[in-house]
Amino acid sequence: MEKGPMINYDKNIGDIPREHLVRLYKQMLRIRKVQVRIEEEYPKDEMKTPVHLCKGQEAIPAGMCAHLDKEDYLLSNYRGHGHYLAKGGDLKSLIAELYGRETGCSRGRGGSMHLIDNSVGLLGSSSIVAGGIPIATGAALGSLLQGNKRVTMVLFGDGAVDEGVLYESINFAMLKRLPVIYVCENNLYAVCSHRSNRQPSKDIYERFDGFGISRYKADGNNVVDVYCVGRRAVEDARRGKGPSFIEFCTYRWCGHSGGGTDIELGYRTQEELDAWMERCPLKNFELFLLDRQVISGSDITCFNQAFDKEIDEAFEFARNSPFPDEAEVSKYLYSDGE
Ligand SMILES: Cc1ncc(C[n+]2csc(CCOP(=O)(O)OP(=O)(O)O)c2C)c(N)n1
Repeated sequence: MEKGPMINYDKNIGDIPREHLVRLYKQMLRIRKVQVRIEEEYPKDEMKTPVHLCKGQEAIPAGMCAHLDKEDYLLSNYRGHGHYLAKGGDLKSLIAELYGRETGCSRGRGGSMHLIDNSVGLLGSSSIVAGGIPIATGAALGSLLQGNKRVTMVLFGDGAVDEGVLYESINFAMLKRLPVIYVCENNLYAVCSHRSNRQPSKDIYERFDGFGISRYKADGNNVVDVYCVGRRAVEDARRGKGPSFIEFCTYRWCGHSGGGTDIELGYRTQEELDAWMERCPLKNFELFLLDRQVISGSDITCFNQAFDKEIDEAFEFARNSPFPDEAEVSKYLYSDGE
């Protein structure tokens, strides 16, 4: 028998409409299924790109991006598939990018780590740890100067907290009260280095006390908590109340790069992974929604079938798409300003 939910969703669920709960579930399910399929297909060596999967971390993109409009900006890191999909990115364009095809969101020139899609406000994802942080800060300055209501969000790992540019950016963002949200997905590891070997503090978010920034820590495996803290941060940014920093505690199920768990490398244990898998953001929420009769078993079957079909089609599209013309590989290196 399945165990009941061990994540407490009631605490914050308050007035979230049912259709939003279903949307959050579907968003997480879709991201999970895409990650699982990439992991299955990757060993065929047809995707000539490193991939960094976000299995286990789906609640963060689902809950945070639920509050962003298409026009809002998002900056991401190399573990960005979930961010891209939750921001409204096209699945076919994502998979084609992984296959290095001209039809990919970065025209096959970026690969998994360098997704960009202006049509949904994804200004870019970067292989440079903390690379998106100053870009997001600059984008938010642009919005402030233009006087629009656009919010910028940037997502990064706990490893990015080791980079000085985060502190410079938050200092500047506070000085100018920029509409930017810094989101740390604290999954405990940077490649194979546990946070306790890199950072002295217990909590990351406490470091920012001295900057005066609104800062939060929340359960990154609880999509309702993510949704609620995200709503507050986005509302504040839109109302001109300035930036926020959010630390979400979570865990990546896969190894740093590619499929598998990395357990054989010895930097983390099966017991630790098992304990976090018990806290699966998707399964626990599914059980909760079933229990509350928000969704039914047949709804779940329908969602799964629809996503399977969509994913099949995306892989077929990618495999059948052309590679970039060799003579044009350096095209798009520089923007023409459009
Ligand atoms: C500036 C910079 N330094 C070092 C690296 C090498 N590197 C690649 S991934 C990574 C770990 C980053 O971990 P984290 O930010 O916690 O993200 P996660 O992989 O856990 O999602 C490092 C150090 C890099 N890509 N860029």
